[in-house]
Amino acid sequence: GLALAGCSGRGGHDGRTVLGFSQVGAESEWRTANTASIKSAAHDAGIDLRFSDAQQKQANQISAIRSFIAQRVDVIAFSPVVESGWEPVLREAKAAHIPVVLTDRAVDVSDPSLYVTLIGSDFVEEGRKAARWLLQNTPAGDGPVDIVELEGTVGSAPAIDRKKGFHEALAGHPRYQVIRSQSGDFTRAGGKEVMEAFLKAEGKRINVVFAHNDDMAIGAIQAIEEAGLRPGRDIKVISMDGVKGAFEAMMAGKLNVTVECNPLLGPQLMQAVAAIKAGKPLPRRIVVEESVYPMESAAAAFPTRKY
Ligand code: GYE
Repeated sequence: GLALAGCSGRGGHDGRTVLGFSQVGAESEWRTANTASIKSAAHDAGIDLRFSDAQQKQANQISAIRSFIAQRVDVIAFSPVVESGWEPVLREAKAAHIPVVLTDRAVDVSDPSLYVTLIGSDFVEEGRKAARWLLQNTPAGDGPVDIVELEGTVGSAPAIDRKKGFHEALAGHPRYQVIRSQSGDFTRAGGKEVMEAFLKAEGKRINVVFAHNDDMAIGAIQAIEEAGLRPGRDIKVISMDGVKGAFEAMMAGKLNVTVECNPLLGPQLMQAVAAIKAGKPLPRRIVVEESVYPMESAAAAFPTRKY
């Protein structure tokens, strides 16, 4: 229908599709690249994007979604900071007939009709890939391999699933023990602080750091150096995402491997929004293709990296 100024009907004043997007925050290089991808893809697709940053707080995401409902946007998309606690607000969106797309992270809801699709990575598989790299790259022997784990945001899908995949792939290999595990909230500062505590408690006993993202690994690398040890050698460092900072750390010999997690979801999100507007069906799950980059491959891959 005719959308007048004041916007009582659907769509922007100019008839463009309106997408409300609630982002987790700006906690990591991955997130910065994800935000840039969503903004530029919306621009290229001619979609009117209403973007809101939740600063890693679920309450902020819930109010952003409520405000998108009040604005009667065409589609709501969001990357849920944690998995639980979404049913009430998603039911409000459903009652307002506004379709919801999840990007990057999953929610834990009992009613599958509360969202259309989830566009994102298989985090359990990413955790398994990290463990497989470790199994294949530990010097032969039967001595213990003592691992410390820097977990992502408590209750978030990537923290839950990466942990699950990593532990699952190491089960049945008693040589490998995760001796300490704590959240660094996906930030550099968090990774550094938790690693300092691990080093204080366990010292030289630590053989491997498994970080749920590159930023925490980079923070941990600083803590290891400040403790007078060599990251990448005295303590092996494994992380996830594959951001530029990780490639730089690998080229400096300080990070051993990063498991890729692609943040460039913007184009797929805009395609999904267009499909929804056109009434076309979408798969429930849209998975992103990803690789593993060990240190030796970093210099060759670096120039082609897009985030
Ligand atoms: O790995 C981390 C970010 O949800 C996959 O969130 C994302 C994760 C990513 O803060 O760096």
